[in-house]
This record gives sequence, C-alpha cells and structure tokens, in this order.
Amino acid sequence: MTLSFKASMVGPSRVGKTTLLTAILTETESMLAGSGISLAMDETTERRVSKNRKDLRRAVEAREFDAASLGGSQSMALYDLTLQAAGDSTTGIPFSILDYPGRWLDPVRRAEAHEARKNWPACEAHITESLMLLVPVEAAVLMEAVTPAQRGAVADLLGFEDVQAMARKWARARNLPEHRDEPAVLVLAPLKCEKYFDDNGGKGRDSARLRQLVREKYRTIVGVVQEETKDRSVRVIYAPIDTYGCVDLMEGEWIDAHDADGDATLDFRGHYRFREIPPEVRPKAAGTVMRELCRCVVSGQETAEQRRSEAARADHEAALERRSERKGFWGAVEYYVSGEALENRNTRRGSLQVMTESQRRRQQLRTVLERIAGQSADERVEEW
Ligand SMILES: Nc1nc2c(ncn2[C@@H]2O[C@H](COP(=O)(O)OP(=O)(O)OP(=O)(O)O)[C@@H](O)[C@H]2O)c(=O)[nH]1
Ligand SMILES: [Mg+2]
Repeated sequence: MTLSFKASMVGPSRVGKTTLLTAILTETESMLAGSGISLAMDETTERRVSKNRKDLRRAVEAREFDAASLGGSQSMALYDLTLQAAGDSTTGIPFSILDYPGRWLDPVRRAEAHEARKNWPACEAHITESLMLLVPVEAAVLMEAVTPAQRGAVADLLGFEDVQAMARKWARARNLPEHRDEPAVLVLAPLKCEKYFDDNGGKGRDSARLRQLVREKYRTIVGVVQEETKDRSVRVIYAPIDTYGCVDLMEGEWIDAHDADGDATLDFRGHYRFREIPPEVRPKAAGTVMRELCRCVVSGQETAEQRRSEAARADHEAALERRSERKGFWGAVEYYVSGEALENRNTRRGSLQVMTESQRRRQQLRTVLERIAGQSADERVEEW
C-alpha cells in the first residue's frame, strides 16, 4: 500500500519486536472498544497477527516461561492496519508497520542471507518513509550489566552501531523536501522491563535507574537524530513497555561468546518466570505507539486543512503545489482523512442519504482519532 502512515522498528534479533507489535495491536483494540471504529487488517496481516497471538497464548499456557518458545521472524512483514468505521470498508486511516528479522539490521549477517539481501532495500525504503521510528531496547541487558566485561558487551548486544546507522538514515530522510513538514517521532521503548516497575503487578523500584541508563546510553543516537534534523522538529518519546506484563526476570546469565571477528565477548540470556499461575498477559504502555501515530495524523490533518483554506483564497500557486504533494504522508492525509475519497464516491452515487451516512462515519472516525491522539500518556511515558 503506498498511501499509508508508516512506522518502523529498528532493533536487533530477539529484542522483542514481534511481541511488541502484538501488544500494540491488543492495546489499540482495547482503546477502540465501544467506539464504533475498529482496527481492520488485510488478509495477510490478519493471518500473521493470528499466528503471533496463538504463539503467545501457547507460550503463556505452558505456564513456564521459555524464552525460545517464540521462534524469531524469518522474513519481512508489513502489518497493514486500518482504523475503520463499522460497515465501511472504503474509507479509513491506514497504517503500515514494518517488522523483519532483527539480524538483518547487521550488514554482515545481512550479506550472508539471500532473503535478507533481496528484501532489505524494501525494508530500508519503508524505514526512511516512516513517520515513526520505534527503537526497542532490551532493558535487562542495560540493567543487569555490572562487571566491566558485561558493560562492555552492552553496546553490541543492543546493536548500537546498526541502530544508530538506521536512525541517521531515517533522520536524514526527514529533511528531504517531501518529508520536511511532516510530523516525525522517535520512540525509545525499553522492553522486558517488568522487573523494574511496580505499576503493573510487580514490586520493582528501579524505573528511575532504567530511565537514567536509557538516557545515557541512547544519548548519542538521539543526538545523531537531532543533529540531522536541525531545521525541523522531531518528537522524542521515552516509553518503557510491558508486552507480557506478567513475568519477572529471575536471573540474567552472561555467556562467553565470540563476535563476527572472532573476538571474545559476552552474550546475555534472561531467565524469566511467570508471576502468577495461570499467567495473564497484561500489556502496559503499548498504546503509546498508536497514540503517537494518531497525533501525527491529527497534526497533519490540521496543516492540510489550513493549507486548503489558504489555497481556496484563489492562490493559484498554492493549489498547484498541493497537487504535486499528493503522495506519501500528505497524499494519505488528503485522501483518507480529509474525506476526498468519500466525496468522490458520493458524487458518483449522488444520493443525499449515502452522503449523510458517510459524513456521520467520517465524523466518527475523526472523533476517535482525536480522542486517541489526545489521550493522556501512561505515567511511565515521557517526552524528551
Ligand atoms: N520478559 C519479557 N520477555 C519478552 C518481552 N518481549 C518479548 N519477550 C521475549 O523475547 C523473545 C524475543 O521476542 P520476539 O518478539 O520474537 O523478538 P524479535 O525482536 O521479533 O526477534 P527477531 O524476529 O529475531 O528479530 C521471546 O522469547 C519473547 O517471549 C517482554 O516485554 N518481557
Ligand atoms: Mg520478530
């Protein structure tokens, strides 16, 4: 789908991208409950989501946490989701979120696999067109590193080099003329952080230290983004997310390993346990992602409306400019949000009744969008 609001994740293998996506969808659905708007998925996306949910359920019903129970992603996956009024499949607000095997982020490992080499250009194109860059951070790696050797291994385990390189590309693209006045948001999302919080069934008291460590370790990456986007604004959001919510880290194991060049390093393996039996998955703060995406759409919509009224004042040039912009983010705003799709359809149908009904749905969609965008953030979440 070309006309859609795009988001991408950049994080190494096993950090928790795919589980995060599932949690985002679950929280979005609960935000939408009772609103008359639903989260529609195309067939492929629906199949993927259903598989991810089944895998997660199986993992939970085993009652014993098994870090290997969710097989990592094997290929590139676009999750195409549309916020849609019930009974109306022709308009809606389309989002497209990219997931892929985290090992592809590493140029060395990418070069080793045909599938990765073939699909990476498409991944990179999606990333550079994204409004949102979502950076999942394995909180346990940051928090459990104590010895110098362990601390030394953190940067590699979190994939700093590769994440930073992609963040730079993303930020640079935000400066291109076609993206310059779009909204942009960078989300730093610590995952596997249940142990450090006391607001979701746990007793942790370490949230301040986690925040401090993320600030410190990701300062360079945030700096790179800011440096590349000096003349525009990029929102930076800190959002520690529980995707399971019902687990605790029992022990962090540091294992001797070798990096790609054969140098000695350490690998990290977290041993988790379900807090309660039967475990109940309780995502926390995952709604932040949809909230931020909706904020982008709402602010884009405001800009677009403002421009339209300017153009209506017979400003020929502005009208021309607007036409040439009708692709990417602005195309999606104009077409889906401003209701041009409906207007076109209604002119064809020419029925007053259909028109009113469509207007009602459009209004409903807009209300929900604004409500989600305006929701107050989870207490864990901060704007940096
Ligand atoms: N405790 C805990 N474990 C998590 C959380 N999120 C993910 N996991 C576990 O982390 C492992 C990796 O999760 P995935 O979602 O498959 O990771 P990924 O980033 O998609 O991995 P690749 O597809 O290989 O790139 C799984 O065993 C999950 O059960 C979390 O918030 N808390
Ligand atoms: Mg995955």
